[in-house]
Amino acid sequence: MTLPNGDANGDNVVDDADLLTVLAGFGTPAADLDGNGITDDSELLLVLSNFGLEGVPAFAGRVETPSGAFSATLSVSLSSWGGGAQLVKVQLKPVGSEDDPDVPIYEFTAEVGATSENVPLRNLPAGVYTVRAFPATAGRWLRTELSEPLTVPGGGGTPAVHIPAPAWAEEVIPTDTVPAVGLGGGPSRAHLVNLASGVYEHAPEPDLVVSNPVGPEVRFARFYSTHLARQGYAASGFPVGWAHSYDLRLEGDLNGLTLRYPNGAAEQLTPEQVGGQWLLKPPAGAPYLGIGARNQAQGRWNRVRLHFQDGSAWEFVYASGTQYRLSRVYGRGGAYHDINSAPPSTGLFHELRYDG
Ligand SMILES: [Ca+2]
Ligand SMILES: [Ca+2]
Repeated sequence: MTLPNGDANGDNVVDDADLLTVLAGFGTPAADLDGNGITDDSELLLVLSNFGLEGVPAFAGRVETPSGAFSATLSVSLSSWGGGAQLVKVQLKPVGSEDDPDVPIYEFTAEVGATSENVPLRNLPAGVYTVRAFPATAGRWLRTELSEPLTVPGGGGTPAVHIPAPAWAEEVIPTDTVPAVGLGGGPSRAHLVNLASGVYEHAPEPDLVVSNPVGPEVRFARFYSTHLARQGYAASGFPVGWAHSYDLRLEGDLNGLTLRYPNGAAEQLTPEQVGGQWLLKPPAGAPYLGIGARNQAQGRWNRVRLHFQDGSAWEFVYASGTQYRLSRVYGRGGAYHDINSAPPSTGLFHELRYDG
């Protein structure tokens, strides 16, 4: 959070009185708001640009030392400030108790400057708090409230970083969901929560399963994840956060490629020349091996095929820039289906065609 400047007289509002204070101190250090030691035009500008701003009120109640088991950090900075660090007080109260004098205030004091300072908030009970910060000495900065309540989680700690698993390793991720059939089964079975990162995923049954007597069946499924939504990612033609089962991509050049899965997982493929062939080696343990057709003149791959241990394969062709798109899915025995992104004029989103 950043505390707005402009309150020359320290009454938690920027108004006429601050203009008068600045004018009265003009040419002296008396109403120096930006910390350069003199009151001048920049103070006038500051007051005018923040004119009408009002700080939030003070919490009701007494300050008490917290004795909880959890911690959080809060990033605080002072706006329009060129001077040294200033003492700032950060106060917390459980949401809803802001005006209740019987609920204690938890207070922390820190030295804060113009650049964001991480203020440790220690020994807090788990809960959801309204947070307000203000200068320890009234003046210049308004009392400011954090834009959303601060959650201090119980149970010790923060969620792990979300690392999506590649398709071949998805089963190892601990998730919370409900069974597909039996007690508790039903539409909510598509809800999955990753127990390490807290990321929510929605993985409904495939929309389309087309049997293919001589090759791999066509399975088209959609997938939503808060991880993708947070990154602003959307598969072509989908709303943000949504991908589909054929949304596999390769990215890179002749020096290396990254395989990107629909759920945001990524694996690095390293080129290696063996005899007359270019292999693309995945990380240790991955159950596939890539073979690439190089286009030396253009500095890219024409085509890359990833062969799995069960005999199936994914084929990617060059799309544009550093991008390669999934163009063909092989089943065991060499039968395949093609995947094309239909031109927008057709009104089709994807076209799937098999050779059976
Ligand atoms: Ca004022
Ligand atoms: Ca100044």
